[in-house]
Amino acid sequence: MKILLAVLQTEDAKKIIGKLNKEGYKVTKMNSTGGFLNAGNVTLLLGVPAENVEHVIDIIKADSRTRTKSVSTAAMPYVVSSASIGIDGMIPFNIDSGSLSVDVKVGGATIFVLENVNLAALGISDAV
Ligand code: 2BA
Repeated sequence: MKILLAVLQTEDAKKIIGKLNKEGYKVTKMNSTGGFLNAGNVTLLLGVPAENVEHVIDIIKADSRTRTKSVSTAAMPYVVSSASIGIDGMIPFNIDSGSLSVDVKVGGATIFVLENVNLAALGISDAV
């Protein structure tokens, strides 16, 4: 048994969860927030037999798009001065109708695979 934690974009989550369920995988969906953009995303928790990990990753990969998001620096809680982003050269910014925004590429998905996990299922149905 392995645990997969998959951080998805909200726009992709419904379709991916549907496909995973259709293939018989049990999924826990958690609403999460990216630490950088401070925008909502979706984290899936899956307990998966080791031999199925690649299959699950393939399903997620198939519907995880890369998107460019334009984000106001005001949404980034750690930015002390908006202008410092450009000065540091970390990411480019543009001034759009008076407000400061940055273009950031997000996705497809970020997947963590945790090894050697024990699953205790307390209930009447089989765990996997
Ligand atoms: P966020 O942390 O909101 O990051 C959104 C996107 O911003 C990232 O897309 C990346 O392109 C960019 N980004 C993040 N941190 C950056 C930084 N310090 N400097 C410059 N650009 C940065 P993705 O890499 O596709 O990540 C999407 C979401 O997946 C992240 O949202 C976060 O919630 C999660 N994630 C990605 N890598 C992670 C990691 N190593 N550990 C935990 N969560 C991660």
